Amino acid sequence: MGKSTKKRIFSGIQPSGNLHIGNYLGAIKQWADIYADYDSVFCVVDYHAITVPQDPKNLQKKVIEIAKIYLASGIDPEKAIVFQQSHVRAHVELCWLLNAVSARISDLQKMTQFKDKSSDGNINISAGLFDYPVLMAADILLYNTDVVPVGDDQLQHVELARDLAKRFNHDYTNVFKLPEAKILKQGARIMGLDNPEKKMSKSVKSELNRIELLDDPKVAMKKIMKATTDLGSEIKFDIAAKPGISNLLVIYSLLAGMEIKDLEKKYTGKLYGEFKKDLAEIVAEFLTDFQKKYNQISDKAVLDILADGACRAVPIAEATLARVKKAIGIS
Ligand code: AQP
Repeated sequence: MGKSTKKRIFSGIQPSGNLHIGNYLGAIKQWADIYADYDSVFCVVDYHAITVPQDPKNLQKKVIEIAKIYLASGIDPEKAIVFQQSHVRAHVELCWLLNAVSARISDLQKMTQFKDKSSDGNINISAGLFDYPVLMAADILLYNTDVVPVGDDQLQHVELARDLAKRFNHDYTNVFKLPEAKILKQGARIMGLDNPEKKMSKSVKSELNRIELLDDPKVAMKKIMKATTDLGSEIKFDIAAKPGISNLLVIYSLLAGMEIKDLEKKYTGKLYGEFKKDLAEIVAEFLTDFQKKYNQISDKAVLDILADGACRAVPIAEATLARVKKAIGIS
């Protein structure tokens, strides 16, 4: 068989917390929509997750859960490589090499995600959390990635991966392909239901912040009904004046496959309560269907898929790593 001429996409999600519809609409649905047109590699990034404390008894269960969510979202492991980051040692090895020769402390000090996550003054923050973007650069660069489909909070990290690749290529020899982020026009930043000024996030304490993909559909309906809305009563997309309703309109639009302008028309003269009730039903329908697919996949099947994925990922990653080491002068 000849070499694939398709471009490569690579992306991953941490097995930390419970995945929510922000992760789904901003990242995983995007993958599922485009992955068959690419040479696709999807990773469960457990080495990223341990940069904040995780329960050792639960971590591998979470890895399986995330991989199952990829599969339930429509990723076919015959057509894409699906694997667990810690099964491919080249990720940490390349991370170290990039740390040593290409990454600068000043690069990492600019990362807004680190600033946000360390802003409460906790002195026990791990060095790994600071170095997280270099490991992410290693993840991406190992696979000669062209495109990285992510939500917009990860844009800065993908740009750093590109900058590190450029610096390495300039200082040594042309080893790395320069990756580009792929961010959706709509859905790249789903906001918190309880606070539409901030993105929906796994690590926010209140469960009212997010609809989790494995939420009981009845609980999810209640969360939609409780979602923060704005002053006034008009159902109109206007992020500055109506962040709450605008966020709900985006979720509705993406789950129902309807344009926002058509939704605005449909709800002209109607109240927030009626709009939310309909959205709650759409969310419940989506979750019921998603969870049916999720529950049909066994843990054993996932473990086999991850093992097979690692076997397919290792040769690609090792070949890049060998080129990097040679360029640096390590043999
Ligand atoms: N609110 C969001 N809207 C759209 N996309 C989002 N993503 C995350 N939140 C939203 C995208 O989902 C993927 C998950 O990446 P991650 O597991 O590395 O974690 P993250 O980006 O830090 O996401 P979370 O959910 O906010 O987790 P915590 O709270 O653990 O930090 C990425 O593609 C991300 O852009």
